[in-house]
Amino acid sequence: MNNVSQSHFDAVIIGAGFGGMYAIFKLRATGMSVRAFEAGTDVGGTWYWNRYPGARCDVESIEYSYSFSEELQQEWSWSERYASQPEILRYAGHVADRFGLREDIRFNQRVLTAEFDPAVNLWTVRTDKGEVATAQFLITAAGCLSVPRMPDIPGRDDFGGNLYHTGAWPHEGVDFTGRRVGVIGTGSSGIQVIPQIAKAAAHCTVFQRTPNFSLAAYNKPMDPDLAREYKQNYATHRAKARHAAAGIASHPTPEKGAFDDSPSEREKLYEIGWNWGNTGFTRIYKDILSNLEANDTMADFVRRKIRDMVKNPDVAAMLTPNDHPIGTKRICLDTDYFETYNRDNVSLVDVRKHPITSISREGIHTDNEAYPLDAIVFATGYDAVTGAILGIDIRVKGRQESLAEKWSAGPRTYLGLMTAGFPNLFFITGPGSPSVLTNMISSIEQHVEWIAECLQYLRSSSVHRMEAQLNSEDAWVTHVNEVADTTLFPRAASWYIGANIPGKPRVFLPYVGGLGRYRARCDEVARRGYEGFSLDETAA
Ligand code: N01
Repeated sequence: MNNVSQSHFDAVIIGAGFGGMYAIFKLRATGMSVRAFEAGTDVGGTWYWNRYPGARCDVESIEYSYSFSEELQQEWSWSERYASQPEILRYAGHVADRFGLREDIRFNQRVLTAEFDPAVNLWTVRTDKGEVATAQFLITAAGCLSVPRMPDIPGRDDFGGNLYHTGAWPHEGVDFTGRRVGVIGTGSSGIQVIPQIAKAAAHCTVFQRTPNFSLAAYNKPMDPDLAREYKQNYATHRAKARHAAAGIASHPTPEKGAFDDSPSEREKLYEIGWNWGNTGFTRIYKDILSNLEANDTMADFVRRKIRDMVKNPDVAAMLTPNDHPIGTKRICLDTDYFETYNRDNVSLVDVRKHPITSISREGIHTDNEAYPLDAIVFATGYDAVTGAILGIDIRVKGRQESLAEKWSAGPRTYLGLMTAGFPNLFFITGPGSPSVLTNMISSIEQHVEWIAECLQYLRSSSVHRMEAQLNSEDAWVTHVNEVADTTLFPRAASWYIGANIPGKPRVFLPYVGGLGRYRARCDEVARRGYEGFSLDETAA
């Protein structure tokens, strides 16, 4: 094979999205040599791949940014309240330039295998381009939502028009002008892309299986006063975010339950929350995500809003979520989503009632109708949280069981950071950590900082090998499930529990205890000399 090279580093990092980029920066700052492998041709991860029209972050831009460099946060200015994908990608590129990160990244290389040799305490990592790297530590930053999922609909590949997935969008963009476009999926991606496609297409047909709760984002140009205030007080805002449940400083920390207020007081607060345009809406009362009756009061408010926005009452009824408590599937943030169904060139098909049976050369077929189309957009989501990790054949030399085999009944980690039996392997925002339930950048920073400090500790104490103890892993998995069971989250058939992938084990993937509480636990474990981990001083 051409250009095959083998080299040794202190750490290999898989992925150069926001997690991988910060890991490169942080580990290098502690004097470690690093090599990152990235499947894309540049940095940005999620924001590199998700180039669909309308892609935008659902955390306010002022909070969705790194906090590790005062200079960086002072010099960068966001142009909108919620940043668009192109702007976030420019930010990622700016960070890479500013800190010279690209020199340690091999782009266009997908890691295929990683094997740990306990005799020498080294991981050997191989890529699809034949590159081989060895390192004492392996850090996965492969992304929680980076393996797009295309449902296996019979005849899909016979379609005569163009097929797209929101999570693997063509770099050159797509012109839908005058075309008949079908969109499958009404999660966060579908809800963002549908209004944009409807504006350009001759006709947009939405194939909806489950209606979703979505809030109007009220996106607007960045308020210069807010930007100024943040820049003056970043230290305070960031400190608050670090200890907040969702890693977002502006989210409320409610003390009242929904029934501590009268119906009219609740209605007033919901109206204020609605006009705020922020996912913190579900934190207006402390029991929205744990008490079904409390949840119903908020869900009903949003259902009424949907009925107000959608003119055709039959379409409004189809768009009204009715199978899960509000907030138990990721709540969406939209621009003109529900209003889009008032357009003459948009139609909605209920594929729960009339399932998609096949795709032909001409278009999509349900059990009662054929829909001729020129393009189909799959907004059908991801093999979330574990997909990217398990896409790599990870194993330990001399041991039968690969990581995929160990996790065949669902992922098992201690603190979401390590898994027993796989030494010196760390996960950034892995299963069992708050990750996707938070501002990802807050969670990424917490993990990278914890890991960097841990690696320094290992080096200074001449520890060559670290791994999670089985009993601490078991206890953590139990704790993650117990905490999830105190909430309404398990009531939704969501990707949080793997319900979107046929055959995927139903395990609650993220930790719902909140970033602040989780951070305190991780810090306590470190303070106690990495309690629950085995530290081996035997040099190889
Ligand atoms: O994916 P999803 P997503 N036939 O899995 C439907 C983040 N994100 O890409 O609910 C018909 O949520 C499926 O239906 P159902 C965010 O964390 C953030 O939209 O399974 N329909 C559902 O409607 C988000 O949660 C941002 O019944 C099928 C949809 O496809 C996560 O990414 C923007 C189907 C998939 O929804 C994933 O969001 C975008 C089938 N065979 C994404 N298979 C922001 O920051 C699936 N569906 C704003």
